[in-house]
Amino acid sequence: MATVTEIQTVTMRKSVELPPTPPETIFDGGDATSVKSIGDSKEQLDIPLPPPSTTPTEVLDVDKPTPDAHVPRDSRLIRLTGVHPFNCEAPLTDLFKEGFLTSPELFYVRNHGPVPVVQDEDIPDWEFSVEGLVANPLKITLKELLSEYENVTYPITLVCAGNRRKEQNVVRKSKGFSWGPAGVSTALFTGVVMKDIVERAKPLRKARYVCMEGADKLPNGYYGTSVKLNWVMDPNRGIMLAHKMNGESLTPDHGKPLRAVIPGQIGGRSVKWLKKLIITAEPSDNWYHIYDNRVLPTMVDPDEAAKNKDWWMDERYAIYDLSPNSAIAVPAHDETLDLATAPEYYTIQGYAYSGGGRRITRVQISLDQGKSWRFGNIEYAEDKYRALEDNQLFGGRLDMDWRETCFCWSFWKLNILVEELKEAKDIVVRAMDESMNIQPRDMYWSVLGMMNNPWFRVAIHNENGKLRFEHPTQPALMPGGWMERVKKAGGNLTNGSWGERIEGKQSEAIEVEAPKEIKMTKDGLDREITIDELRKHDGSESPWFVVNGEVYDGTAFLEGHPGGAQSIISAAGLDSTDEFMAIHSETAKAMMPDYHIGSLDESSRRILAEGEPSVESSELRSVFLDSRSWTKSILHSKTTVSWDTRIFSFRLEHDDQSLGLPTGQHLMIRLKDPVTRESIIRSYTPISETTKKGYCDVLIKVYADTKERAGGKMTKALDAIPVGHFVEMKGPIGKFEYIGKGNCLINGKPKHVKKFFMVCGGSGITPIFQVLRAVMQDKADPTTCVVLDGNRLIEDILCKEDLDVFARDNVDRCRLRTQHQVEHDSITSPTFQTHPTIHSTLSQPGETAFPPRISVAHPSAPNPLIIPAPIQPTLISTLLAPPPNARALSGSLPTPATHRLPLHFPGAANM
Ligand code: HEM
Ligand SMILES: Nc1nc2c(c(=O)[nH]1)N[C@H]1C(S)=C(S)[C@@H](COP(=O)(O)O)O[C@H]1N2
Ligand SMILES: [Mo]
Repeated sequence: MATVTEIQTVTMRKSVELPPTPPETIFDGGDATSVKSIGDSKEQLDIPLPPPSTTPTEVLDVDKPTPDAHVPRDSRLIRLTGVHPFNCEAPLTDLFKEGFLTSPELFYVRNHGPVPVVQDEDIPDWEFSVEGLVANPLKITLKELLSEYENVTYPITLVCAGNRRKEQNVVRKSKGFSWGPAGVSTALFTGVVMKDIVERAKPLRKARYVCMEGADKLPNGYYGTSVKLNWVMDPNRGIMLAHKMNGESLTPDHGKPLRAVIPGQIGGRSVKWLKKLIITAEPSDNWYHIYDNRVLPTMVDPDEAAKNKDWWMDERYAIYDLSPNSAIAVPAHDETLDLATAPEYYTIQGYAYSGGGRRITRVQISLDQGKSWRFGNIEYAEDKYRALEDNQLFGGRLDMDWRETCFCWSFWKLNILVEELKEAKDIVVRAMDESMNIQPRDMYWSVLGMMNNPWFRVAIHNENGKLRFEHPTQPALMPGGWMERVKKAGGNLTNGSWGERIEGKQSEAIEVEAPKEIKMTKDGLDREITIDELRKHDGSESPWFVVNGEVYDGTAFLEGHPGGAQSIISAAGLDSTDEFMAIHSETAKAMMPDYHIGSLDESSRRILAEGEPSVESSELRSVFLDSRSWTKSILHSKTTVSWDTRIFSFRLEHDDQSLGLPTGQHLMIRLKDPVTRESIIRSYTPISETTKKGYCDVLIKVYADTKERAGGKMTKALDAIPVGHFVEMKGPIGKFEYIGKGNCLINGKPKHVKKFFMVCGGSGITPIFQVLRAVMQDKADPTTCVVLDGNRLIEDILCKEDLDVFARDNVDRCRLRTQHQVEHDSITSPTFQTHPTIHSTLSQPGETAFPPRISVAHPSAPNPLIIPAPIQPTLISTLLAPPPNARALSGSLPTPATHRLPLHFPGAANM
């Protein structure tokens, strides 16, 4: 049998007249016996391997109330668009320290909406189609992609077209959020070359484009875009469908289980969660292809762009290949260099990349604003992979030896005499690629703020024997950077010298129109709104939020909001001024008068800004809780319930005082962090009886620090305060109240309920426990309850003894059943529907998979709800729909349950 190398040599010789030719696909990874695996011998190890990586396993608190409650993430990432959708970059220093390859958990993320839920067991059957102008349309599963196609591996840098956009936003707010310079990352991607797939589908003659579509459903349809078919068919371009990053299956944020990766082009073309390849004669007509990832002419301002659709339809303004770009990572922003102890040389370092497979051929650094330049030393880590032939890496053939194109960033460094740095005002860097494309000095501002690549400038301040370095900006809302400083001081950032006056030089202002003041209020509106009114609208039903002291009702725009409903819901009841102003364009701001409903009154504004004052009352009050002010209570005792759970017993003001908390409602606890002095507020539902006098008991799960992550702020602080110390409480809060005998209030409106269907996990039992107990203790209450309580181990079931007692004393109304896995059958079965039951779902004994899943099917839920536990506890109250046969008899239409309301309770998610 000929070896792979022999066959390759033959192939190469055959096609000698063609430009760089790839080896033909001659084996698939599986049966290539002569192929070596990386690590077989020592000399081959001279390639950059992925940095150490710890895949996050826990869902962060902030993500729990969002549609991304199934996505574990790294808490180091800087969020650029509030809580949701998830758009983030790593701190530049952390990113740079990872080296040539970025770990998946620090790799930047750009999600236009919620991350699709994909269960591990469904991955092999993930199917995508190849359709459109093809003779042989295909449906391919991931399983087939692995077994029937050759898999390859190579390193690729992805860059969001918005990388460095914050700089544009400081000059004039664009229609896009504020990326710092870390919207770029590199990984070894493993998958199948897209050409191999498209070839099998046999494109027709008139085919010109490959459109791609993801599984993420967004306000304007599924995410999709296109690239040219001839690029896909060009092996030099290396366009692939990837299922692995750095040898691991794709993580949910990066497209699990399958994505396109288009090397050398902006990240926006690399469609994640790929479902469709559509071969067409025209570029994609997907909304996101047209209204995203474009550089419109600089004079098209947001207003003009909104008015005149034609600007967006012009394919010439669509971005494909990246342009040359670079940034300085060392020195970092705010780094200082003590001149007394500094060595002779300081090594400045950074990254540079270009697009279209073009190599970075120079990186130049200037210490005199571009009058003179010196070369940085470029390290082409990517080239090290080219030295290896016929190697397997992560289940794919390392397909680099023949390839001349550059798909990755390179790192550069330069030693500079500290004496010189001391004299310099700044360091600027610019990169050039093999087509002599060079970064410009001046910014090209455009409506979407994309492809920002002027010289990267770090200002130097010589202060008290130290040099302090200042980057242009900090990502998102983070303050800092010379751009903001210069702008605040009245400098014109576009004058050709970064807004600073340079001696002997005429400033040459370039054309960027001054931003317009956008009026966001409605004329003739004189409604004053109090903070209490505002807080009543802190949920998903009618979310109000505050910008610059004005109150807006986002309800009518939940569906149409380009940022998705969740981003508005996350802002409900809060002052979102900074976030709102940082995210939105002038166009978005101009829409605001329509949603303006009034102004927050003076004292409410103060409360929003400073927090509520705590009053020390002199008279003996009979009820402890006051919804307008904080009251002190003393920590009386801590009882350990399990290794991570305690009952904190708080002493009220006097023995005869009752807490004053209606069943089903919560209270807020406020505490100064003993370490940081920061004020922390969280909501809890006590487990003590609502009628208990003098004390209130709160069950709390303590989230301690682990090697991987910081623990819960509140629970750590609570655990740290000594008995006898005070905390402050305020309340009640919550939109649900149980009055008894099936009567409740929802947002103050009376409702009658025949059955409660309650889902919780871990310490999320507490609010549910209150309601369950109220029902069980009243023998005359006919309401039935189904409780699904997800836990890992029997020992983890909180309040288990009480639950057991309820079951024992209410044989007809309540049964406690413990089983390792709730099977669908048992839940959907008629017995389940009619018998009130408490289920405790447990993972398999010894199973470490976390979080365990509860799968719930319910008559009022059209599809089974898949809820990871521990979860944001949810209480679903329902009026039971009539049984199917009754419906058939009466001939009425099968109506869904008349009332189904998921209420989010605080508790489990309170770190
Ligand atoms: C009714 C009030 C609102 C209106 C009229 C509105 C309008 C818009 C518009 C037009 C966009 C598209 C981008 C742009 O033109 O700037 C957008 C995007 C967005 N908005 Fe809003 N918005 C509202 C409330 C909010 C609130 C309260 C938040 C949260 C603080 C928010 C967060 C976002 C996010 C995260 C994006 C998407 C960013 C991206 O993925 O590109 N919006 N909004
Ligand atoms: N389906 C889908 N694909 C997508 C996006 C998206 O929101 N949905 N965002 C795009 C953009 S703009 C970028 S920059 C890259 C980011 O990839 P990453 O999040 O893995 O870094 O994904 C692209 N592919
Ligand atoms: Mo992007």
